[in-house]
Amino acid sequence: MPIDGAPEDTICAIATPTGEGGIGIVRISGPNATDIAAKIVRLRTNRRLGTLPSHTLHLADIVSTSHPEPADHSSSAVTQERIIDEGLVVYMKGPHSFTAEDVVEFHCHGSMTVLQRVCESCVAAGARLAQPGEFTKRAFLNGRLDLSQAEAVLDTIKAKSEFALTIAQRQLRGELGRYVQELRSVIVALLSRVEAGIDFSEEDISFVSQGDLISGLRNTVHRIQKLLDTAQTGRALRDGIRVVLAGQPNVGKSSLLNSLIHDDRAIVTDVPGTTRDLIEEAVVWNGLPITLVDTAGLRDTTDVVEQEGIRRSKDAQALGDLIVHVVDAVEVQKTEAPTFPVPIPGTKYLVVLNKVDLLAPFTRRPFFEMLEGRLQQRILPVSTLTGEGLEELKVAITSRFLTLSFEANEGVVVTNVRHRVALQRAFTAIMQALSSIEGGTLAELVSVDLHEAADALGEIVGSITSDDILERIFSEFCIGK
Ligand SMILES: Nc1nc2c(ncn2[C@@H]2O[C@H](COP(=O)(O)OP(=O)(O)OP(=O)(O)O)[C@@H](O)[C@H]2O)c(=O)[nH]1
Ligand SMILES: [Mg+2]
Repeated sequence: MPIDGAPEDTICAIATPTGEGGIGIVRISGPNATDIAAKIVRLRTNRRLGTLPSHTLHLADIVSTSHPEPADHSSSAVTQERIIDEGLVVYMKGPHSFTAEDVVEFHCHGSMTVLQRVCESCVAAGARLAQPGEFTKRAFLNGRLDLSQAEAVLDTIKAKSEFALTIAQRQLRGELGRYVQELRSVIVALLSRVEAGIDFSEEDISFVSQGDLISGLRNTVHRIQKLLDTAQTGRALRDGIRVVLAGQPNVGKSSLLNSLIHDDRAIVTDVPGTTRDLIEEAVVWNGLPITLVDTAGLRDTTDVVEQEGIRRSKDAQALGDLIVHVVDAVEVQKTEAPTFPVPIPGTKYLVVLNKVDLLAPFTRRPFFEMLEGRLQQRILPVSTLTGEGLEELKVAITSRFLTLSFEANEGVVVTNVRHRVALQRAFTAIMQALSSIEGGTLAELVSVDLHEAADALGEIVGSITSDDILERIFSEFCIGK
């Protein structure tokens, strides 16, 4: 039985990636899935598909209904079925399936020709080709997943690292959704009392004290802020961290890149202004996906090529998740009052003192201490020539991102821009409501802001949604998911 308001047609798609493989899967989902599958499946047991126990695999021939055997002169081959492939068929009765509808999967040989033919047969038997993400969209529309869980399906597929996968799996289990629902229900409860107060304002009855209202809202806004605090790091952990090596010409940025990746990737010379293009290399340290970006050294120059390199270098720094400012230890030691580049506000950065192999050993320690005192932060002495300090640098880089505690906010981390924007809207609306209450504004205005906050939170889980939002989310999926 279709669920109320559920899609009435049955969709089909190839669920495995394009190309050759050991196994390829076509799946169909919808109210007519078993009838459609029965038309193209010939079970070896001669039983009918819909009579089989759900979630069991059965050997079958899958036949073509769309391409009858070419007629020959002697036989009635036009009406004869043509076997596309032999495979296993699994029938999953709704609502115990991914989409919560009846689903049938054909596990065939992993040939695009076979899979396309099976799909064509499904269409000829009454199915429709699925849109990108339509299976997951149905799981959402049928109430099996909330919207944040549906998005976590895509994050799981795209997870580039152990961390990305952990966050996606927690979101898929509904942890973010439950947390946001909880915040929303607090707002909705307060809102209903504010509105009851408006309805009965003539009788001068109050359903919530100003003190309770303020403390309830402050507490919620604080929890939203904590979630927002995880957003920047959460996104970096999911998509990979861009670590930009920056500094003046000749300080050893390209040498550092080469040493960190154990390869002769970037050109190194003693001519200042060697690097022009951005050079990117991907590494995985401590389970974190990291892209190292070597850049052109910053200085005033009349060389147009170098100017363009410097422009790109500045852009790269603006987009970096962590800037590693490389300075030349010898140059710094020569300078009476050394100054360091001012970091872009809000960007994580580290200062690396390179070429320490050139410093007289007895001057090192007091020199480092003096610099740390001046900078009021740790500096990392390294030498790309001897390899000194490189392991410590890797640890320093990864620990800047691993400090994010998964246990903060009960393990809930925000990685999705859509969620972040919605949380910011809720945050602003509640702050606005708070200032209205404190300023003695009419309850009607407070109620407008609380509605806005509840709607913004509702958008995250999809209890408030529009076709536009769904279209945007599911169009990022592949067909067959
Ligand atoms: N002694 C010593 N020399 C180094 C070290 N690291 C780099 N150098 C030398 O410093 C010079 C400049 O190195 P690069 O890696 O090209 O410097 P860069 O910062 O990329 O320079 P630009 O691309 O011009 O901005 C080269 O001659 C390197 O051999 C080090 O740790 N010790
Ligand atoms: Mg360079």
